Amino acid sequence: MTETARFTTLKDYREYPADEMGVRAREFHEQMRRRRTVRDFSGRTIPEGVLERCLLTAGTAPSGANLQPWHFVVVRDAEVKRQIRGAAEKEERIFYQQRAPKEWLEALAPLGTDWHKPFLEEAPVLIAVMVQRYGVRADGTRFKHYYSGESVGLATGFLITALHNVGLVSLTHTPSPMRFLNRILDRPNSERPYLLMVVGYPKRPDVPVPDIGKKTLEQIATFI
Ligand code: IYR
Repeated sequence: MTETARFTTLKDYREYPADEMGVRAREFHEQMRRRRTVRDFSGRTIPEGVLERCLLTAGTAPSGANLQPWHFVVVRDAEVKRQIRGAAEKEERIFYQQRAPKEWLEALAPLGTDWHKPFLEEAPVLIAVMVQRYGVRADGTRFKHYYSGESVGLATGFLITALHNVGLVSLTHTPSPMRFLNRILDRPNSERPYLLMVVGYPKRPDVPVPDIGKKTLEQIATFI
């Protein structure tokens, strides 16, 4: 059945004067450039309600045909985290010792990563970001999700930004392959793990992070 378009108005839009736009652009960049991916987490728990809000922010992302093809599984249970660590390290050990081509290992060298993933148990929360490749109606029939990968990537970006905004740190972890998450988290076949976000507080304020930088504007943009 075809739904017809219904419209409302852009009532929540805000325009800012030009000078305020400049200030806001600078301040937001300054806030975002302080974000670093962290791999050493303290066990401190996250205050009630904060993650829920950050997930709602992720859910405001644009998506193909507004089908919102994402699902977030928030793992706080120690036993489930232990299972995830076990399965991830099993894959990662093979990745680092056999599967990864030399070129890939060379690209990873500046990050200092290896197959050990203690953060999967140490962090208070793991968020499995799932992409729903298709939707399933109440009667079991399927419908297509358009640009599901792009959509979930956008929502994940919103999530990372929302977490940083409240002073939490995160790690976008991609054990490969990560289908084991469907089994451990009891998610349907229509969903595929997109990535695993590790979320919490840094183990110490002076936790080590790779000494790496970002490209300049000239390197990342062309103005014509
Ligand atoms: N999945 C592995 C390897 C890895 C791959 C990339 I690309 C990274 O940016 C970082 C790590 C791991 O998580 O260690």
